[in-house]
Amino acid sequence: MKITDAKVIVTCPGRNFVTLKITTDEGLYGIGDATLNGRELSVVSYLEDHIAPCLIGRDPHQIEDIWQYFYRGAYWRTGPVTMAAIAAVDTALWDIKAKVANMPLYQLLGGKSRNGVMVYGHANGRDIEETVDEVSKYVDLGYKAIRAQSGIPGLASTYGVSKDKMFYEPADADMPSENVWSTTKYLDHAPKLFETLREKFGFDYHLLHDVHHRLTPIEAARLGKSLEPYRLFWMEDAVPAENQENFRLIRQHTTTPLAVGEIFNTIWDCRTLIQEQLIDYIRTTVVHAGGITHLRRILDFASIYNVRSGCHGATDLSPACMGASLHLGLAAPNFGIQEYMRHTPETDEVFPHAYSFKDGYLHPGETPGHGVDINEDLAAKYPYSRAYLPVNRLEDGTMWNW
Ligand code: CS2
Ligand code: MG
Repeated sequence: MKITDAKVIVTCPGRNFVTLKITTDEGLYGIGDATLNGRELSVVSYLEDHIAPCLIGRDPHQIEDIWQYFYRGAYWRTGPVTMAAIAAVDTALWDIKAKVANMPLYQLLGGKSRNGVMVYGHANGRDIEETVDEVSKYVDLGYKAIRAQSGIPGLASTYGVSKDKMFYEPADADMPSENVWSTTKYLDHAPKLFETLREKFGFDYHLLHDVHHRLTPIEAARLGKSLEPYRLFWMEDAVPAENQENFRLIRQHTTTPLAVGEIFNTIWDCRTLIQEQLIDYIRTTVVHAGGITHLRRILDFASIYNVRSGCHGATDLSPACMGASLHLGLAAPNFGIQEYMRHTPETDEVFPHAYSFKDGYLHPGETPGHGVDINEDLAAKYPYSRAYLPVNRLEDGTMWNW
């Protein structure tokens, strides 16, 4: 079998997605997500101008060799653009291999280790009262795990609170919108949100929260301690993690479980975090961490240190990434939880898929491959539309972390 074509499809059914479609001389094809939110076109060029010419004529079954070829052959290794491009190739090749085997992808990854993939949804509101109402809606939908984010008194906007409750898309403007942040106001407010949620819902549901990189280690330690009575499933992205040692200080002060990694691109970004058990869940993804091949490596390494998966699953990760992630989540022995921000109906039409939601779990389906396709005619109806993620400043104007 030989690769005869590698096509990059850019579509924007409400938000931009980049998809690589690899076709073989036997007519089979596979697709992979290559979407890098806010920097999509950089990956398009990396794929079209640098990777595609090297793919033609290769044996698509040689997934590992091709991965090593593009990783070592890049010379300028790692980083979000390179690893999203390699991820798209890898995901498409696993899709092809499973189609040739006429099996759902999870069967090639070791078979089912559980009955379904537990997911968490995103409840958010402008204030605590509205957030409580949104959590109720996710309880009614059957979710066992729910992330809660609310507006902060005194701040005009904050991460995770959107106008459209079900479909949160932060890349909201042709030029970056500017948010204003106050750690003081946030640290006073966050514990009240979870105190109220536990009073209302008890401890029957997992509650999660995303700090979104905004604290210093000692502030994160303080927040973790203040949330301990509410027994969160995790506190996510408490601090930026370029310096993995940041988490040592947080770990010393709190038993609130910690999750990090949605922006990581390789095992090297999280080696210390995992090896020193500074975190409880690793959030690396198929699309941002080099595909199924590399994400498996990260999860296997994590399993040695009691760290479980908590894969990122926001709206800017396409259904092709979600599908592949569910197959890995069904098979991985140290699966923890899968984020599931639902895509819009327009997106689901462009990316028909076999996965389905039931009683708080996603099931990848039994379709050969990863079970996600792309309707190219429909995709062509949604041209690229530049959209940036916001930037964030402190109240005195200092640039901060969004
Ligand atoms: C968030 C994301 O889902 C999450 O945990 O961190 O919404 C993140 O802000 C976006 O994926 C950025 O593109
Ligand atoms: Mg996050």
